[in-house]
Amino acid sequence: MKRFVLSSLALLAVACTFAASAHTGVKSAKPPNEAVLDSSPPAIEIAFEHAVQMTSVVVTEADKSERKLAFAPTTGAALITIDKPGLHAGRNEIRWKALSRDGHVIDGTLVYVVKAANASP
Ligand SMILES: [Cu+2]
Repeated sequence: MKRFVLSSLALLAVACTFAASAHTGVKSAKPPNEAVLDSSPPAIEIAFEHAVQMTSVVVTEADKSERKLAFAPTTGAALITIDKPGLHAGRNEIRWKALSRDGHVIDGTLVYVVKAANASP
């Protein structure tokens, strides 16, 4: 019995290693990562290879202040939309965390630079 438990654990570890390459990832983002924008986008869309359960989205603004962003849907979906993110001028780092279908926590960062309103030539 003890041997069985041990080998099950070993199997689980192996399965997890394989799963690491199997859990979902970002397919695309709109606007694309590293985009330089004239103003805050009306929405940010993050498309995943497979459905995820988004758990949090936080933006770190140029002055280092952090703000939570609302996203939808809050149930499992392959496309997550952050409506009216209200990004400020400067560098915005959007960090998201989600639960992959295989139970793994996945996360990532999108960077958007919003040009200052009075920076036009
Ligand atoms: Cu995984």
